[in-house]
Amino acid sequence: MAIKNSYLKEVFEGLKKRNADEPEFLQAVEEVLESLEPVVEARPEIQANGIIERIVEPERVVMFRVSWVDDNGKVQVNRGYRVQFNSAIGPYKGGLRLHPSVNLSILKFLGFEQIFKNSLTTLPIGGGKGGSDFDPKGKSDNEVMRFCQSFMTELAKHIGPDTDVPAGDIGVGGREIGYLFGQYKRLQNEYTGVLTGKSITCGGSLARTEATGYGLCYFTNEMLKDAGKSFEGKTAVISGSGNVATYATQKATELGAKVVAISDSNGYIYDEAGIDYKIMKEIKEVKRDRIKTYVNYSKTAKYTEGCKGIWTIPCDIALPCATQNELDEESAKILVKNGVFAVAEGANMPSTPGAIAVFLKEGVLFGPAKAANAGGVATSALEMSQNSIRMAWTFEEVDEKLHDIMRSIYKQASEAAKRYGMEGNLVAGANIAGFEKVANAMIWQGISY
Ligand code: NDP
Ligand code: 2IT
Repeated sequence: MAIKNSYLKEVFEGLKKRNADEPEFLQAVEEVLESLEPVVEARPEIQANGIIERIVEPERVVMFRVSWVDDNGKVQVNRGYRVQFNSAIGPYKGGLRLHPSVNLSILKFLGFEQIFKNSLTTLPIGGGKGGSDFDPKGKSDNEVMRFCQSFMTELAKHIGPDTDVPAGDIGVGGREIGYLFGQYKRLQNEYTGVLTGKSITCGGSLARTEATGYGLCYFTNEMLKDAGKSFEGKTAVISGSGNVATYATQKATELGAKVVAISDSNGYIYDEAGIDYKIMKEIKEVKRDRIKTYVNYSKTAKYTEGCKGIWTIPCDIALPCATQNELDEESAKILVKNGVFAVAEGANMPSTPGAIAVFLKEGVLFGPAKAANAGGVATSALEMSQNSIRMAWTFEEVDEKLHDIMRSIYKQASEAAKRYGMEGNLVAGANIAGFEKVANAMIWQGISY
C-alpha cells in the first residue's frame, strides 16, 4: 500500500529526503500516514494547521557523550539520546533502551509510535524515547551502575516529573532504573516520580513489572472475544524471553492457553509440555542467563539455534515480544499456513510491513503494537498518578485499571476503524484513534505552541 493523498505524499517525500538514513523511522511514519488518508480527507483543518509536517518532527532531540570507566580501569564512551517527540497531551513519556543496535533512527521510530500509543491509553502523556548503544550483556553490576550514573548526569538536565518521565525498555529493568533514580535524586536533591518502573519501596507501582505482558493478553482476549474465540485450549508461541515475553507467558497460560515456545536473539526453546514463566524469571531476572539453559529445568524442552525458526512452530496465537522487524513476510506466510488465527504485538513494530499485509489479507486477527503493548506505559502513567497523590494502590486496583484501559484501547481502535470504513483493521483504527486526540490538542494549542 502506498500513500496516495497529495498532502500526505508531499510531507512523506520531504521527510524521506531529510531522513534518508533512518529506515526504521520512515517505516513507522509511512504506516501511520497510510492509515490517516481518510482522516486528512474528511478533516481539512489538519492540513490547514500543518499537523502532519509538525507531528513527524520531534520537538527536541538531545544527543550526548556518556563516558564511564570499566572494571579494568579502561575509559569507555557510548552515545546517549533522548528524543522528546510530542508534548501536546502531556509530559514526554517513554522508555530508555540499552542495546548495541540503538541509533537515532530506532529511537525516532520508537518515540514516534509512543505518541499514538500514549494517546490511546486515555491518560495525559506525550511521546518520547531514549537510550544508548551501551550493551549491558556481560557487564558487571558495577559497570552498569557507572554507566547509568554517567548517562543520568547529562539526562537529568532535560527531564523532570512534569517535563519528561523515562522508564524501561530493552536492556533497562529494575536494576537500571534504580541506578538512574539514585543519580537523579543526588543531582537534583529531589525525591520525585521522574522515572517509572521504580522499586515498590521507592515509589514504584505494583503490577508495573507485569503490565506490558498482562496488558497484551487482555487486549488479545478482547480481540478474540469479538471474534467468538478465546485463549482457552489454544497453542501460543511467544518470541523473546525478557520482561514482556515473561509476563505474557504467565497471563496467556492463566487464560487457558499452552505457550509452547519462547526465544532470545540466539535461538528458541520448544516445550510441548508448556513453558513455565517461573523458569523464565529464574533464568532472565535472577541468573541473567541465556534461554538455552531452559533445557536444564525441563526434560521435554528442546533448544534450536537461530531465533527466526520460532515462527515455523504451528500455533493458534502468535505474540512477538522481542524486537522490531523480527517477523517478516516469509514467517507470516508460514504462520498462516500452519493455521495461526491471531497475532498481537508485544514488541514495538515486530512485524514488517510485508508481514502485516499477509495477516490482514488472510483475515488473521491482528493487534498492532501501539494498541496491544500500551499496558506498560499506561501502568507507568498510573505510577505517576500514585506519586502525585503520594499514595500506593494495591496490585488488584492497578490490575483492574490496566484491564479497563486495555478494553478501552480495543474499543477505540475497533470503533475508529469502523468509523472510517475499515472495519476489523486495527492497524488503521489504532493509528487514527491515537492520532485524532493529539491532532485536536495541537490545533487547540496553536501553531508556535
Ligand atoms: P528485555 O530487555 O526484557 O527483553 C528483550 C528480549 O528481546 C530478550 O529476550 C532479547 O534477547 C530479545 N531481543 C532483543 N533484541 C533482539 C534482537 N535484535 N533480535 C532478537 N531478539 C532480541 O526487553 P522488553 O521485554 O522490555 O522489551 C521487548 C519488546 O517489547 C521491545 O520491542 C520493547 O520496545 C517492547 N515494549 C516493552 C515494554 C516494557 O514495558 N518493557 C512496553 C512496551 C513495549 P537477548 O537477550 O538475546 O538480547
Ligand atoms: O515501549 C513502551 O511503551 C515502553 N517501553 C514503556 C514506556 C514507559 O514509559 O513505561
